[in-house]
Amino acid sequence: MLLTLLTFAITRLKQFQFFNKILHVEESSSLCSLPPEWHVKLSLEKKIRKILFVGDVHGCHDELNELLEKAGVYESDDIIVIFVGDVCNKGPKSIETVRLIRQLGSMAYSVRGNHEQAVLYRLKQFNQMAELPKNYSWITELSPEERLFFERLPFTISIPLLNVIVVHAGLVPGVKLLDQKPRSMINMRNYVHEKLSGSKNIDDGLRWGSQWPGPQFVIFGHDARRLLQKYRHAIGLDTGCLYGLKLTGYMLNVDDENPLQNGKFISVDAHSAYARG
Ligand SMILES: [Mn+2]
Repeated sequence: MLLTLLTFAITRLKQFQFFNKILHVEESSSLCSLPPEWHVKLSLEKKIRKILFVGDVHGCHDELNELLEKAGVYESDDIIVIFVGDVCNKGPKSIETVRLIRQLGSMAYSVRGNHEQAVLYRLKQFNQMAELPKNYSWITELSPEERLFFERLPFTISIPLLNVIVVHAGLVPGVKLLDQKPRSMINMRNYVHEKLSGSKNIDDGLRWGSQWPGPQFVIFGHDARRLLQKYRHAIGLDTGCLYGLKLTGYMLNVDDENPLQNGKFISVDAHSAYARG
């Protein structure tokens, strides 16, 4: 009797896992080139004392260069820079921005934004000899290594030491990191409680960051209309550089007693309004 029950339970568990797998594949099937590692964990090298998180750059290369200068990134080897994604597209200098980030080598990391996901989709089209829209012509100049950079961008980067998670758009409150859907991680702006899901529509539900319960602290971008967002357990860094406003970073000191709460915002003004909001 006990054995029968046990066998039954194991069979059901296996079925459940099987269906769960199918659901996951279905959910992501329309997104091409999923990363080899969805969630990257970063352990900090001993010499690293500061972390600069950078909001959506969208090809604003000159402003990024200024921000990195202002934050002292070029003259120190104890700072790492983590981008919240959407480093390219819509703005003036996408390829230059990608190259600047890659020049920082192992000092720079980025998560995948909806625009990096779109680049991967266009690269696939380009490989199939399809004609690209004009605003994607820059991707034809990417080297194989630069393409690999896009392919490897994870959906999240966590730093366990600081209990912080970086994601482009957001995380659905109440859902474990491993169960978060790619589409929400790169697109959501709001949390719709009735549906227990994320939405990119800002009239649908509430700002997800305001609903995020912690304990992990989340740093995100993707929401230029709301500019800087500060919550108890989340910070939104997209301050609309693309639209002529500011490029913003958040610098924290690893040795600080309360690094996430005591970080400093550093920003530079956009040189121009490159797109209309
Ligand atoms: Mn975005």
